[in-house]
Amino acid sequence: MAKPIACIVLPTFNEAENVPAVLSGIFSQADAIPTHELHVLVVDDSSPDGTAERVREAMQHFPHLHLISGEKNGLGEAYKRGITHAIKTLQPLLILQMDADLQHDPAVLPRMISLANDGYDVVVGSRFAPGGAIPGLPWYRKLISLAGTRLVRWFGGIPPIRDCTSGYRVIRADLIPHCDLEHLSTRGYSFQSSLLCELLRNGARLVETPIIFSGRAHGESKLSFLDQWEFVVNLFRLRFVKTARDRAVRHYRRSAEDRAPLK
Ligand SMILES: Nc1nc2c(ncn2[C@@H]2O[C@H](COP(=O)(O)OP(=O)(O)O)[C@@H](O)[C@H]2O)c(=O)[nH]1
Ligand SMILES: [Mg+2]
Repeated sequence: MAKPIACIVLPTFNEAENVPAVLSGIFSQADAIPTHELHVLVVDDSSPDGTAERVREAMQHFPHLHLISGEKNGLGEAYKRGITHAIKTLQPLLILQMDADLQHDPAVLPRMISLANDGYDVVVGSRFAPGGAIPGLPWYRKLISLAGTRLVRWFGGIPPIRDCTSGYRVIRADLIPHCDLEHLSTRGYSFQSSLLCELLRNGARLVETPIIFSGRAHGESKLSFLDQWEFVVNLFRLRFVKTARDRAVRHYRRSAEDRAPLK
């Protein structure tokens, strides 16, 4: 019988120097993930540095590698497009989120997927869980991540998760349609915290596993001042813009408790 698919959605903007090593690193883990067929969907926003060409070259070696290209409209918009496309074309059991700059170690993938196999709906690679670390990141970036997590927890009214803004996650794909991606207003990095709150409001069972978030292999962070501003504005949205959907969500949460654990 065919194995269920685990699809990593990998957003890229100007990652030509990193992406070949990231893809080799990911696919080298395939044998350590016997329960799933591992796929990668690169969502490139017409990077001027030729990232897409590097991905097309890698496609010669990796049959489960896919690529979509679009206009640059921020990380959140790239994820919305990528996740929607992956679900439509591959019908994966698991969707994974990961950065394409080697800050997320592919060697952690088997552990994260095994936690999903244990029945968790969302597995977060956590920089702030015991055993996690962020060596080499400037102090102000650590502060932004730590403060960001506190703020998301407080404004979003969610349980004490240690890392709400991590971009390394496994998500049970059948929860995504309940998250109404199209209507998550965020375009940039704050998509990550909005999605997390949506998943939890939909009754997702979440677990964190420690990761070492090391420095970028090449290039620079794309986190802009605008992204940080959007993050602050979005906090208020998380708190106050409770849509009519919330009523439906409460209903769903009740039925979510009856869901069968992942096999
Ligand atoms: N497609 C796409 N990818 C993006 C965009 N902004 C950032 N990324 C990718 O998202 C990932 C995380 O971005 P990065 O700049 O490393 O963020 P940081 O790790 O928080 O500093 C990397 O793989 C980037 O190439 C964007 O606007 N579009
Ligand atoms: Mg990065």
